[in-house]
Amino acid sequence: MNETRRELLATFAAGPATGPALADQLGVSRAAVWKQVEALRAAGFTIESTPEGYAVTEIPSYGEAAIQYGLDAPYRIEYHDRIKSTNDRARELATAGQRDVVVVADEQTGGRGRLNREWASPSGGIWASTVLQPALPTAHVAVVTLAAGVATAKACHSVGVDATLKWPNDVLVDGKKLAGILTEMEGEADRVSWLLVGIGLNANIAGEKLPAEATSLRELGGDVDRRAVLQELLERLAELVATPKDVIPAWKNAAGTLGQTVRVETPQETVEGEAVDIQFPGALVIETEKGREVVHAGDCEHLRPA
Ligand code: BT5
Repeated sequence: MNETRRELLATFAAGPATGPALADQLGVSRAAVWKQVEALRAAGFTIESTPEGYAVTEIPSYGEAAIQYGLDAPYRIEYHDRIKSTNDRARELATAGQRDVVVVADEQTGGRGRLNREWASPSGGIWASTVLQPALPTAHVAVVTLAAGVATAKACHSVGVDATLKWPNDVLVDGKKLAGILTEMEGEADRVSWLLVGIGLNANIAGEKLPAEATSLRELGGDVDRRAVLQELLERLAELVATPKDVIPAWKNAAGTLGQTVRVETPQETVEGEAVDIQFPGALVIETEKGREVVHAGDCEHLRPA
């Protein structure tokens, strides 16, 4: 989508506007405005001519223009009906120098979890990977994974689903996994070159298309407007990435892990005990029989409330 069309969408989202006013505002000719309005109509928008000017009265179904329309976050959307993995595509864009772009797909044919695990991604989900370049040292990027979890949980709360966070990257409802996050990055010690935040949220998907230990928004309360849920998610993500110090308190607010007896498999060892705290940028503090331990990465299992 070109810059003029994106700006036009942002303007229409704020209310009706006349052709001459739009031409002035966007610094293009009235013919160019008209051409873009026609392109938006072709993309599925209903745009009526009213006394106040052009007015959007209906938006198209889930897709690039629909998600971009009214999105209050500094991201550009790239949409695919079907793709192998949005993280793979985001990586291509990142290495080509693009930033602040979100690759979204309706279906993934090769969705990945951490450690190359398979991620079931049938049509109807929210599969989205955001290319970021946060102003953070590499050692602090874990905070962005937590931010993505918080943003996803908040997007679920916005449709009445009481999702909680399991350290480090799962969004759960009643112990079942509703969403997962895969963060990948490239950088040097003091500077992140790019960071991909891949979010998989099981939205309008039947339970039988998912692994047994998974759930979906459809199963929990019915189908949602994916556009609204994704916009909420991206808006909360952009806010949190801009204010990393807010992430840990927000994470604690939505956490299901704290207060649980947990078992964490780290690359080096297994740590078992009560999860008592989370520390910037994203470490879990566990009270074990041998004292407090701080774990930075691993797979976490909730055993029971402590
Ligand atoms: C994750 O991995 O939870 C990260 C998932 C990230 C997926 C997004 S979708 C957009 C972007 N593009 C990609 O290709 N990936 C990202 P992990 O913690 O390793 O969990 C993986 C495990 O979750 C699997 O081994 C299954 O047990 C389970 N699983 C697979 N598909 C699932 C699903 N749709 N919902 C819930 N659980 C699932």
